[in-house]
Amino acid sequence: MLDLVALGEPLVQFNAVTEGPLRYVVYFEKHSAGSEANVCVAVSKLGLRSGLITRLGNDEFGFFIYEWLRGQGVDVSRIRFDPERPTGIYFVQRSYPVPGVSTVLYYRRGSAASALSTSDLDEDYIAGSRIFHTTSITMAISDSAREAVIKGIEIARRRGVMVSFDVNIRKLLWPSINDAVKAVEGVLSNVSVLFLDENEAELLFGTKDPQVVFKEAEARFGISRVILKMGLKGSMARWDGETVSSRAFQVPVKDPIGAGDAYAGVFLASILKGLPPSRAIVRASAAAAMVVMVRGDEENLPREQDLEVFLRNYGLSDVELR
Ligand code: KDG
Repeated sequence: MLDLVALGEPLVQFNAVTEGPLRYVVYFEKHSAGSEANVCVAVSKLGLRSGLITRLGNDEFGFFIYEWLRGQGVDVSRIRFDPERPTGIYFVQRSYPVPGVSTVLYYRRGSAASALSTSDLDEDYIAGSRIFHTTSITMAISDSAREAVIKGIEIARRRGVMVSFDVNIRKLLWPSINDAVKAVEGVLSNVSVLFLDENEAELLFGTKDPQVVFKEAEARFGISRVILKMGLKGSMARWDGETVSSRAFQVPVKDPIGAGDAYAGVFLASILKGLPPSRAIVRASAAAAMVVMVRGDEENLPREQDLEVFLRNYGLSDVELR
């Protein structure tokens, strides 16, 4: 039995070694990335069992991601190789034009994962897990992948598996923001745990006021577990009637990409380990901070002992508080 099963596209990330516009960057570092894959690795690094449903190209980049995920302890038994379509890749431009902000350049149209479909869903595999996790990124990459997300969520819901959804709107992948909002709204009534940031809250609920967001999510979609990320202001969650919050940890930022996945993965793993939401949120914030200190989304994802050392440094020892 797995603790978390995710559905989504892993990508090879080519991260600029130097800052500034990509046209002048000479060296790129290769990393395994992709939102749902990042969440799987986050969960696995904390000692739980995760598995990813996806497709990879039958190419060197696909082999790289497959071996990397397997090496991180992620179950790869539901990864299919596509003989015709390539593994998706993207490039990261860092700190240009805005310091500390990264921008991405995708080469993923027609990728192996964009051919994901409902045929990739093994109902018993999903039902044998405690959480099913996905994001709107997977809904954006193709019609068949969107159908797979809708069906995967529906299976999980029907089989009593907690459905976790990170809104994760990537404007570059949608014809319009309206399309993204409509697609997300279409699945929310089957979601049990919702992660979103302030911009997404504005788009979905017309406000970034946490209390209003929590109220609206419950009233409109019946979601009683909502986590709102507010950047340097920290984060707040409403969890079955209880409101908890955490500060953000300020650290030197090399590349902010991947922070949200570290956050979601560590939050979910903490809940699965039986920790209260008040602890899960602090641990998630810590993990998000740790990940942005290096290039790559997965390398700095913490093990338990790393989280403990990080939090102790801020006077927030996990062990004492547990
Ligand atoms: O959350 C980090 C991801 O966004 C990144 O690794 C790439 O999955 C990705 C995407 O679609 O933007």
